[in-house]
Amino acid sequence: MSEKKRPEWVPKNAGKEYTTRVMEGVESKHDGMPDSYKNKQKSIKRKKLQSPDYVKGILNKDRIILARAITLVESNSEKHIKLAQQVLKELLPYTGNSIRVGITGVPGAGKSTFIDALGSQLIKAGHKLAVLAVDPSSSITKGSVLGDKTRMENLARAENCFIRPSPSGGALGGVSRKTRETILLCEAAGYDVIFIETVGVGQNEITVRSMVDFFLLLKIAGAGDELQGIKKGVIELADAILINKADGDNKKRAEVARQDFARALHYLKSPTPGWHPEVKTCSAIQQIGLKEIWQMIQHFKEKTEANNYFQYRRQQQMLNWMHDLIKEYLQNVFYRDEKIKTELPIVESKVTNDKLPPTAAAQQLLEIFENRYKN
Ligand SMILES: Nc1nc2c(ncn2[C@@H]2O[C@H](COP(=O)(O)OP(=O)(O)O)[C@@H](O)[C@H]2O)c(=O)[nH]1
Ligand SMILES: [Mg+2]
Repeated sequence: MSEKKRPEWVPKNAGKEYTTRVMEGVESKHDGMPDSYKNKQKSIKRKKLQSPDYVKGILNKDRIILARAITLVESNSEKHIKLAQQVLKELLPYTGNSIRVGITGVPGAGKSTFIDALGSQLIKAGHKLAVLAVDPSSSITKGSVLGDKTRMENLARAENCFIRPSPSGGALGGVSRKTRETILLCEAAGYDVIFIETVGVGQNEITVRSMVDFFLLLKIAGAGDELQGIKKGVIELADAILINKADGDNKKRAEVARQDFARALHYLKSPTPGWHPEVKTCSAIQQIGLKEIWQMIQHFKEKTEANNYFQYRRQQQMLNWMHDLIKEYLQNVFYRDEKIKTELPIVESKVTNDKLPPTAAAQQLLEIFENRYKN
């Protein structure tokens, strides 16, 4: 910044009676950015990267290129999708060397605080951590997750941590593709711990379960819902339940909740063969119990690698992902077909008027569709 100087209306030989001083302005517009700076920014932005640039940059652990590759993966344009697939194909041999951990819980359970605390410890221990978020509702609610950079103060500053908020992109199908591909990019860039934060709303949890090795459910004691939904739902997806905020007055209640959950889990099937889901208490804020949680996750990895389920699950996840994409594509082609568009309402009204059983109706429509593609 240049030195303060006197305004030009101050007489040349004036003494201290004129107190006004002005700052020297910058060139260019009122946003305060000199043109030279702006042009530089533009030229950086404009430089188009080709597939080898992305691949090389990511393998060289270049964070800026990684961020740009994620943006590429998040794009819905056909051209970008094609380029992204090329990049991913090249990078595939360098992916997979990580533990992928999903973390869910109601808003306010302490997920971001927990990730910040445990993540900071892991980085100190030499790990490289990527924190991603899955929250399709975030575009509407402005995000309870949103990567919470503000709640992850320590991590946001850490050199070896990469935080990426939930991709926007409407349907959950799009969000999950983007997140899955982002995981692969981060792994190729050397991130060996991947945390995926999600909120316990709708399909999110099932989606995140389908892309991680270890699934962690964060709970708080005394929220009145300790054993609700214990038979079904998210608890059956969890490899561990963590009762967070086990500090201060809450300590005892957390311990009671832990015992209740442990008892209830006894009767449920584990989502991971060869592993019994564990229930633990912790305090993210006071950093109590975090080491034990990381030890548990490592124990899990050793155990499931030894019985091959770790590798098997990942293979199945890739296959399911592929089949989901095929189903989604076929469904789109079917419902966008002009002939189907005209026939569908007619057949639907036959079904609602008891003129045609649903099975016959489906067969009829599928036959029409198939005939369109004969010859
Ligand atoms: N007492 C206590 N408060 C916590 C703990 N962890 C998080 N909190 C607080 O709970 C609130 C919600 O935390 P946040 O991490 O944003 O929850 P998220 O919505 O699940 O990501 C914040 O005010 C935190 O300071 C904890 O271990 N103990
Ligand atoms: Mg959060």
